[in-house]
Amino acid sequence: MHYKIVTDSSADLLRLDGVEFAAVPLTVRVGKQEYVDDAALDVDEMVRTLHDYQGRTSTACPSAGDWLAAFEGADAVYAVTITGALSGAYNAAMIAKETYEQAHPGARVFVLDTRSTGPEMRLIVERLRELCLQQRPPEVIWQAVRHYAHSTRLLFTLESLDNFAKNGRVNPAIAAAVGLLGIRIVGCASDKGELQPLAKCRGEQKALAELLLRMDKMGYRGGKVRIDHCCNESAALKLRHALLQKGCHDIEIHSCRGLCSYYAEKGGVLVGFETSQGE
Ligand code: X90
Repeated sequence: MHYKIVTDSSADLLRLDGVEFAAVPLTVRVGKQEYVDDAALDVDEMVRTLHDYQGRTSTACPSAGDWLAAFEGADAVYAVTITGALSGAYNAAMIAKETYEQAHPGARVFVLDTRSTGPEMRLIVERLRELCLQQRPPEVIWQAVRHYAHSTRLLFTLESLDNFAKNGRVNPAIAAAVGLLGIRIVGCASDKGELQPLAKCRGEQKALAELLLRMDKMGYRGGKVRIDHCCNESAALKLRHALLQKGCHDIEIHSCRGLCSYYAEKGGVLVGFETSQGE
């Protein structure tokens, strides 16, 4: 069985060892310029340009054709997408699934809407990788990964919700207070896969403390943690330090790639973690 794991660029993952893997890029538009969120993207340059740019900016999901091209060659494809509640990426992947399965009788494409993004998607991809390496039957892998995805969560703290509000992905009233006087928002990906605000905190220190508290409340009991940050490694390291003290040892830190940098904005930190649910 020839397995392939395909995700979109919001997973902040450029490579995955030991299995066939592809990441399909989303794009970020800044005026007439288009940034393709692939390995060649200079994320720092994009963040600087965005910061200085006054005009309209937006993002776009991969097309069905982009997903289809990434599926090529596999008998069993696992497509892992950013939340379908905020992006068309999931729908595009579903269209590609239909086309691929028709064109390749016997081939299967499983599309998982993670209702999340970034580091939580990476946990799910890592689990899939383990299951593929064990060469389990495709259906068994699918059941197991869906089960696992119910046990993972995403929390984040952001300094600004401007790009969310400007693109109609969050209520402008919620966005208005964030960023003023050092107010940060702490939120989670809701069960539906929308941005759910949980608390407003003054200053990063308080926001990180709130985030740790919420992790605990959501059932974090020492499992894997994946952290992504947009130009804020120091906050990611502070979180890691606090988690190590609690006895958590499987922590990895990544920088946000293009899509997550666009929405998380400078200073944003995303945390994907395993909970005790579903055990
Ligand atoms: O299709 C598109 O154009 C992409 C739209 C993506 C919108 C969400 C991006 C989230 C990026 C920001 C912090 C975490 C928020 C999680 C909410 C579920 C990361």
